[in-house]
Amino acid sequence: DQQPVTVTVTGAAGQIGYALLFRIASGAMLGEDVPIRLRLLEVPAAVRAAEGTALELADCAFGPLVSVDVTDRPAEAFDGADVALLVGSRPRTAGMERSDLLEANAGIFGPQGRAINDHAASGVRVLVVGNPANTNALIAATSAPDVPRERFTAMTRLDHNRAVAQLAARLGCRASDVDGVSIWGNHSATQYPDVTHATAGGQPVPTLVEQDWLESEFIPRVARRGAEIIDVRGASSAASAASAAVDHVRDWVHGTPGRWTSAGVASDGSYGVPEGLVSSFPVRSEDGRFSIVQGLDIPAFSRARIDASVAELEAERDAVRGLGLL
Ligand code: NAX
Repeated sequence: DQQPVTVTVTGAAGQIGYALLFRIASGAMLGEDVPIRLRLLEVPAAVRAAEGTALELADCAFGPLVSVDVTDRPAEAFDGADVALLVGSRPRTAGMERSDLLEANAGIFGPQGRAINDHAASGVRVLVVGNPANTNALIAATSAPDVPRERFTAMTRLDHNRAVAQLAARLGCRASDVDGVSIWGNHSATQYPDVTHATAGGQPVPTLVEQDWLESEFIPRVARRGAEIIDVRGASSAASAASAAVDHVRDWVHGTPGRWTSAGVASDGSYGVPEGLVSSFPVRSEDGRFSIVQGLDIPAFSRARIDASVAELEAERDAVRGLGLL
């Protein structure tokens, strides 16, 4: 019999947590034949709400779900964790200075990184969803010196899926017909959704769409889709973010044969992105590891956009360093 996999989810009582936990427990992330132990981490004030979600999880009678534990202590939550989904964070609110934002999150992701370092399973895989996701992943990774850097990733899969969906709608094809889309840089409005190497039904996308549509509609729409969802739904993306997190981990564990996706991973210096920054790249997954797609031609139009988003990541890193938090 397969040993249970321990999956830790932080921010479990939040809106993404509520959409995410049921899909994990149903087997959508790791497979219906993989037993799962869920560990939910919340702040003390939200532990009871997370316990309520645990009751509902029990009521679903999901086949893969072995147990659910709720705690407000990181050491307990990450004990033996094979997969850690760091969803809870302190997102930016109106009027908040960047330094306040980074400091508040270092206060969350520093201790959580240390707890992962000290208590998680040796093969732990970490996905940071909570914003600012790339820099939070950098902080957590830096706080976990015994865990290989490649195990700390940040979520840009929602941006990737949004880009794929926009292309499929424009071209009148299915999302599954689209491949080779890349999200570069930060999970923020500076991100660069890149279709230079994309195909739809095997046809090169740049021959199917106008450059003007890409520049004036596609790129800004993908980059600002989060704000559009808030405007229309009256709340930020939750089920789509949870679905992207499931996609990210499933592809990381099970691979991406014959295609690629996008993820925030520690840069090895590829494409001129400074080593160590957690930046989004086109990635493939094989044998349980992400690798950056190599050898892509980067035209000047792309270069300028990648550089701008990477500059924002460097500024975030420098600000965290300036606060003495890295
Ligand atoms: P909610 O405010 O609904 O939930 C967040 C939960 O995290 C709360 O229950 C809170 O108590 C908990 N929390 C806060 N600090 C914690 C800590 N130290 N330990 C454990 N739990 C803690 O937010 P939700 O809509 O679920 O979004 C969660 C995060 O995802 C936000 O930072 C949001 O900005 C980010 N997003 C990231 C996306 C991405 O693509 N990377 C897209 C969706 C989303 O905007």
